[in-house]
Parts: sequence; structure tokens; C-alpha cells
Amino acid sequence: MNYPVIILGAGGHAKVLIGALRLQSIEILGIVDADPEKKNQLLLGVLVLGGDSEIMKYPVEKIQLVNGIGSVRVNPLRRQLFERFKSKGYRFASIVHPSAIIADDVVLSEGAQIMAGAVIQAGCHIGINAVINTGSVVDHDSHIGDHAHIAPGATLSGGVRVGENAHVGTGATVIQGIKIGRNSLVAAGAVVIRDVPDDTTVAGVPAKEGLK
Ligand code: JB2
Repeated sequence: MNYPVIILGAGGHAKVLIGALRLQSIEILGIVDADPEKKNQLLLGVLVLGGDSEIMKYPVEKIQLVNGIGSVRVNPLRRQLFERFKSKGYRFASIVHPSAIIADDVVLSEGAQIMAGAVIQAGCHIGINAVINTGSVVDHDSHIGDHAHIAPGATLSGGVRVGENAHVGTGATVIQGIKIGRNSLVAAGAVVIRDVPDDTTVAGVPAKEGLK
């Protein structure tokens, strides 16, 4: 059953989510945003209801939430909002754009978001609140940690492990069997051929450690 949803955040990632939700005919009750100036504005025709406290007007069993906070690097806000509203009993919808290709046995955890044109092959696990963004490829037996973000056009060859909160940047390539540590950032366009430790930024071809 599809519950009506409220989206958190009225920015770029939310716009993309609105498109995916409409294609699945999921009712969008509105958006909440921390910026008071956005209240009563429309984002692609969806009303910004006000701040996060607006969510509390809806009983936990009647709605689901959609995390509209994306990121272009490791960003704790997306995780913080997920955990804040989970602790109040709310559930987060998992979003799958109809054009995504996902193997039958893939595990999609709560709040995972699979955007247009993404491909996820057999044996993969996608963690809670993770984003597999537009046109990215997660090949067989890969494990994407909770709250991790695979940015548009990134390619993970088979058996890649991405730690929680990690961000794999736009167009990055990670060869097979590599482990990306938790809270780590792979810069856009990097080609990762060696494991990346926790809390580390890598960039370049081949990817090397850089400043965070
Ligand atoms: O605590 C909050 C909060 N803090 C900021 N609660 C809620 N409900 N909303 C919050 N926001 C709002 O999130 C900001 O006021 C802003 O309206 C929105 C974030 O929008 P922005 O466009 O800056 O970022 P984004 O996360 O939607 O998109 C980024 O990540 C995507 C993956 C962009 O950089 C995109 O280009 C990228 N594709």
C-alpha cells in the first residue's frame, strides 16, 4: 500500500523525488523546509507547509516521509532528519523510479531512493536512507551502507562495499571488490582502484587521498 507522503526539504533533490513519486501516483501532501521564506511557496506545484513541526500534525500511521535532503559530499543532515523522525515513530517510504532496473533479489532498506535510470544488479544490498542517484550503476553483490549516497553516473563494479554515510561522487568509478570506508568521500570523476579507509577523501585517476 502506498501512503500519502510529506517530503523533507524543498531543494534540488526534492524536485527529482517529486517526479518519481508522481510517476508512481503517490499522493504528496506537501513539503516541510527549515527556511521560513519557503513557507506557502510551490515546488513543482507542491505546497511548502512550513517547518518540520508541521509533520507532527499527521499521525505516524497515516503517512510516510520522503527524505528530500540530498548531498554533494558527506552531509550529516540527511541522516539526522531520518533518525529524528524515526525516533518519533514515522516511517520513510522507499522510492524507486519506474525506469530503474533492479534485480529480483536486491534488498532495498527503509527510505532507500533509487532514481531514474539506475541499475542495481543481483546480490546487492541497499542500506536505509541510501540514495542510488540518477543513472548510476551498482553491479552484483555490492553492499551500500546506511545513509550512503551514490551520485549520478557513478559506477560500482561488482562486490563493492560502501560504508555508512559515504558519498561516491558524480561519475566516479570504483573497480570490483573495493571497500569504501564509512564517512568517506570519493570525489567526482575519481577512479578508485584501492580500498579507501574510514573518514577519508580520495580524488583523481587513480584516486589518491586528498583534503576533506
Ligand atoms: O532541518 C531541515 C533542513 N535544513 C535545510 N529540515 C528541512 N525540512 N529542510 C531543511 N533544509 C532545506 O533543505 C533547505 O532550506 C533547502 O530548501 C533544502 C536543501 O536544498 P538544496 O537544493 O540546497 O540541496 P538538496 O539536498 O536538495 O540537493 C543537493 O543534493 C542533490 C543530491 C543538491 O546539491 C543537488 O544538486 C543534488 N542533486
